[in-house]
Amino acid sequence: MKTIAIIDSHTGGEPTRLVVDGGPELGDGPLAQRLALFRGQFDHLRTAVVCEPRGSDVLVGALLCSPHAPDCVAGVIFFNNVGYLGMCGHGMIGLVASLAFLGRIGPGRHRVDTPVGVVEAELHADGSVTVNNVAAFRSRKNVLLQVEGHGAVTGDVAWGGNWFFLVEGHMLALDADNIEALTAFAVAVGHALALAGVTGDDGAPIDHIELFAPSPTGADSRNFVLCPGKAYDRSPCGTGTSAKLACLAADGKLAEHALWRQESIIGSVFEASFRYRDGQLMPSIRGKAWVNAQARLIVDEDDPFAWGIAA
Ligand code: PYC
Repeated sequence: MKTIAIIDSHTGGEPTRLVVDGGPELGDGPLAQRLALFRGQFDHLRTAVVCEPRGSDVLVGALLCSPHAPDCVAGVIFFNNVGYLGMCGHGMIGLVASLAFLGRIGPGRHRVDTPVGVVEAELHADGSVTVNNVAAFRSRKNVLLQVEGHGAVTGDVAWGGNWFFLVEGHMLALDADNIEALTAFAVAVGHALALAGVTGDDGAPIDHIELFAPSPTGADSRNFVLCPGKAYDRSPCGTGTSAKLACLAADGKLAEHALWRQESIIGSVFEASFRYRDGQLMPSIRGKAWVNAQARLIVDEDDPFAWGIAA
């Protein structure tokens, strides 16, 4: 019987399941290469870890790997109920908190290898973590879509480690009791993007939809982020907040090093800022994760759903 050792955590309400042992054997090549191998040959391990009946659509998985890039403390590949993520901000905060829980790292700066590049994370004395993300940028401004059931919707396309479509001018209330309507709208926007052939720069689908409204609690903004598997992000979304910083900077609405407090739909907050390095906008996202389980998953070959119910 196979077992998989995991550490569960949540970052601002959004869960991360870190696989620390029993994951796929992917070798020691570049992380992007290992992700391709994971997807091509071991996808059943993804579904076993994050899909029902052990997991759910809200769970983000993280495979702890040896790093390929120099001077990194670890490598990580993020995944969810429908596939794989280039980067994941809340997941990186969860990874750092879990490595600290295991006694593998202490406070200070740590480099982590990912399929989209090296990310530096700082574990602070209070347990919070600052993620110095990969470069973010806005690729298209004011893209006009015809969204079924909603009419004309305008938004920006931006990269923050994943591709996002960011929408400000919608008529929906960004309240936790309006999640069904927000999800339906964001799904419709995703369909409209696909129909119109609007993609990321590399032709990749824009698989995260991010809606904004003023914060009722004094943060700079509140967001609702629909993830690729149609679950909404309970956290303010690290890569989504990075994409937001890129749009704010491009519009001249946020200066280098200025603080941006991004609130999630359930009220958790990330503190964000950016600096320029070699002309690129480098986002920093600070949040806190709590470890809430340490367990071994059991994969019993006699169980008809041993490898999960693929979404
Ligand atoms: O925090 O970057 C993030 C993220 C991506 C998907 C879910 N959370």
